[in-house]
Amino acid sequence: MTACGGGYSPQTRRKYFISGPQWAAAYQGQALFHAPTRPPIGFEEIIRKYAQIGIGYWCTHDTDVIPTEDLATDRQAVIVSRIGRALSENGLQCSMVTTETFHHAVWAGGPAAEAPEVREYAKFRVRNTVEIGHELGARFAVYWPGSLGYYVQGAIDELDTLRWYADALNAACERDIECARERKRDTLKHCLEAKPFEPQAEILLPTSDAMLAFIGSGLLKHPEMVGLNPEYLHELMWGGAPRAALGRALLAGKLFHFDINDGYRLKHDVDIGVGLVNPLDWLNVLVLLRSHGYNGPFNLDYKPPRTTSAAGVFDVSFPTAVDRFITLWEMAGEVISDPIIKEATDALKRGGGAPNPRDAEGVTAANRELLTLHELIAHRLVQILLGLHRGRTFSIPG
Ligand code: GLT
Ligand code: MN
Ligand code: MN
Repeated sequence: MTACGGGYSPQTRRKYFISGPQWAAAYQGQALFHAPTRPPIGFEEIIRKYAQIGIGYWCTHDTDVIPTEDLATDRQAVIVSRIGRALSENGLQCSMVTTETFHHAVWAGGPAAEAPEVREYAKFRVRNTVEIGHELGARFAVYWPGSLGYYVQGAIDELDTLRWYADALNAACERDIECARERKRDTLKHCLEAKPFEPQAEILLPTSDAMLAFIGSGLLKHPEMVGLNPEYLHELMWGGAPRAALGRALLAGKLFHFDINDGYRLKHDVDIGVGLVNPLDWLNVLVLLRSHGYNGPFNLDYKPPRTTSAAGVFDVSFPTAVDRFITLWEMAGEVISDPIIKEATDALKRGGGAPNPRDAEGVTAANRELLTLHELIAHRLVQILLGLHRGRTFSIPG
């Protein structure tokens, strides 16, 4: 790591709204076909390690830290106060809380199953998470309804299921309004996270766009409290362009929270560290977010590699992910103020000056270099990414 250079100090890292999930650091390397490779690790240790690295925010699922049977009991209160102490001793803040609605057997039929008691239980769980969030000072609540779907066709009614899912979100928002009033805090921002496949065979809200439609469907009592937590890789998984998906969320005023990672198109949810697969696309994503004033969290929702030791997780995996993000974020600032990109963009927006906008041939002729300028901008972006804009070239021997 020392030999690599290019790292940032913990103080610098803390200036960014970067959050570290409990589940990412506690990931033991287990997955569908994989046995765990690392020992368990608790929240106190993770919060301490995040503090040393300079990750200023922490987030969690309810059951990452509270056993299912302890939820909403005195034992929950004890754990939550231990979390509060660990956060304050280490100068961290809890940014987000989320409800696990996919792991426990109770969710086999999803959080909006036909059985009313499953749905009552789902409401209980999301309300309880909202209370934990207020107790810990969180500002965001995330919902990944990955189990909202089916394996076999025709058994569930899609409209009923979506209505019932909205009931759970309504219960969370209403509890939030009460808690906020009692504690004189703002209500939380409730963020839906889409993933196109896994763990159900078919997913009812598979994309961020499907979720935007759901938010606007009239089923939510407080649509203004509900927005999105897109995940970079989840947009690639269905073959979408993350930048375009984020653009649509920004236009709708619904980009509340953002899970950052990397991976491949049309593949499963590999959750690779940010910028390791698509650094150029990441640079462009951050240019878009900077240009449009996104100021929500960047949540490191990725999985440290399976053979990495616990030391490797905190000495290499997390700090390098944070540092790649910071570098790409700062480079995005360079892109926005780059005089060459600005000149090319201004020229594009001025147009070629065709005298008659009804004359196809004339308009075409006047804009002959439109895509030349696109390519020039793309070249410049690669130059900035590779440091070539600072005059770095390679000499050919001989
Ligand atoms: C799960 C999922 C992630 C979500 C988490 C929040 S759970 O790990 O794959 O993308 O962000 O519930
Ligand atoms: Mn995620
Ligand atoms: Mn993912």
